[in-house]
Amino acid sequence: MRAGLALAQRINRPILQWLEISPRMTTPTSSPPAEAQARAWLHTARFLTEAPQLQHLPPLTAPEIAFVGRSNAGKSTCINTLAQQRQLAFASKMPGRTQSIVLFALGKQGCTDAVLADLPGYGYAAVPQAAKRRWQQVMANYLVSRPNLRAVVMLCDARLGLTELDEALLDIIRPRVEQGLDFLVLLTKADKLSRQEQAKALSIARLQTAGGDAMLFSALKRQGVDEVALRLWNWAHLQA
Ligand SMILES: Nc1nc2c(ncn2[C@@H]2O[C@H](COP(=O)(O)OP(=O)(O)OP(=O)(O)O)[C@@H](O)[C@H]2O)c(=O)[nH]1
Ligand SMILES: [Mg+2]
Repeated sequence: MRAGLALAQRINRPILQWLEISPRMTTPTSSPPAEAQARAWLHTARFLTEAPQLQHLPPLTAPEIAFVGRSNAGKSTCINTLAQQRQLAFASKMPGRTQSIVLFALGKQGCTDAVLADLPGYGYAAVPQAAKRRWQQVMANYLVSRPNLRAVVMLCDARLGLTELDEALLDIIRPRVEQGLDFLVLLTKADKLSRQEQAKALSIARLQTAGGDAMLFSALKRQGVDEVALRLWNWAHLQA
């Protein structure tokens, strides 16, 4: 009897030890390593250059990820949130704040492995018609012809969804998407909608992008930030 008890204790001791340490092994950490790596990479973002038109941009080989969308949709704020920097890109309550194509380099100093492009917003009503057309032309040229463009993130205010102008821009990039350009719609300022409204906005956006990728995003509540960071890292580092 006593021998039996001793044996049970001997067998159980490693099991007990394992049980004691197993919670530490299995409790999920707050963010998986892949997301932490993506966040650290995005934090390296620094100003590279800015240009009023495509032909003034330097030719680059690093994969470029463009942020497009209506004026005031939250493009610059999204870039700052992803980079965990307050004033990398100029964000403002005043629509039309970003007025040129602004590039940010990513990766360790001296070895840029990707570039983010903050594009001027379109659709701002107060801009004169001629200027509007000029900007829309600059944007179309960039999206159609930039050789190292790897992916496009289209930002739309979640309360508005995709507008006619966004859908027209989708038509412009569709041929490149068919050739492998990656594409993601972010419904920004999701914090301004209830959960129910968010779900509705998301399903409408998915329909509008013909089953394409759409996600909810809030810089204020950090909703979707890790998922987008990981997506960007994958685009830049994995083959199309
Ligand atoms: N509540 C809320 N406000 C946001 C969010 N993202 C951006 N904003 C606000 O929206 C306004 C416009 O943001 P920007 O990032 O400058 O927008 P943009 O798309 O870069 O604008 P343009 O450069 O004019 O095209 C600012 O007042 C931001 O603070 C968000 O997630 N939630
Ligand atoms: Mg901007």
